[in-house]
Amino acid sequence: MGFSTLELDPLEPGILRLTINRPKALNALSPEVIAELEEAVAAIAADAALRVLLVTGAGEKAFVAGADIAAMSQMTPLEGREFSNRALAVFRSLELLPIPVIALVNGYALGGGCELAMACDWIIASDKAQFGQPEVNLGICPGFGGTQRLTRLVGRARALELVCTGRQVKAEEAYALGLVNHVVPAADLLAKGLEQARLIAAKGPVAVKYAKHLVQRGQDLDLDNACQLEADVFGLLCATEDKAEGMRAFLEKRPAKFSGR
Ligand code: DAK
Repeated sequence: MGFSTLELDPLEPGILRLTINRPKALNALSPEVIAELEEAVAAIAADAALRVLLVTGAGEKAFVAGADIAAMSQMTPLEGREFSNRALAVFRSLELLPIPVIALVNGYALGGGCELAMACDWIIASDKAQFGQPEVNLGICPGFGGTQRLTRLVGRARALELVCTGRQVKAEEAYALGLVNHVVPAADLLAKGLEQARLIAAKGPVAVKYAKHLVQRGQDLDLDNACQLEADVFGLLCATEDKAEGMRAFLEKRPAKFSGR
């Protein structure tokens, strides 16, 4: 698959890295990036051999510095609507991929870049990372789900402060806010991502897939219905070879060999 703004690198069996690759524009999300992301995410969703996706930005300075301001400045209302709808849909598809998606934030994650990171399942930040929703500086509000995902991650008051002031936060503060799960030295970012990806890849594929499904789909349900969904999925997993193998391996005091069935 040939892309001009993305790179897809299979790093290890089951572990793929997707890099937004426009370093001269700090990896800003142009309509072309969004169109290529759409294609890439669809291909990733269809690849049953994949276990974990790592998402990062090219170069040392930025993860993604936002939606492309130069492109947005030229958009007609209809083009703006199309751009926004496509980006919202592709972020949602990324979020609902049947495998865990980890953002490796190596620098600026601003505006649409912060929103892209938040559409991943969790964020590992380098100590050089910087997060923010600076759209109010441009006379607009976040448009790729930032007001909603940030609120779910850090709570209403903290989200409101960041969205209304446009204030940027460094990695340590983002960690304290609950926006990122880990902060590591910049040189260790990929290693930390791989460490977590390998842990996941060693687990039962069906179990990981449905655990993610439950968290992503359950969080917007009321507790009773969400817990019922969990019980239903648990029942479903009882029919898998992976469950039989995982429990047999425990009882036989040996590592499990999961087949993903
Ligand atoms: N878009 C386009 N180009 C960008 C960019 C961006 N977001 N950010 C940086 N660049 C480009 C710069 O223009 C510059 O290009 P050249 O001049 O070299 O051609 C190059 O990247 C290097 O940037 P700087 O020279 O500015 O580098 P500095 O180190 O001085 O500053 C910076 C780095 C990240 C602090 C600065 O570049 C910056 O402030 N960038 C903009 C950050 C920002 O405001 N991001 C949010 C963008 S708005 C919506 C839909 C979508 C959205 C909103 C609403 N609706 C449907 C309602 C999304 C909005 C956004 O994401």
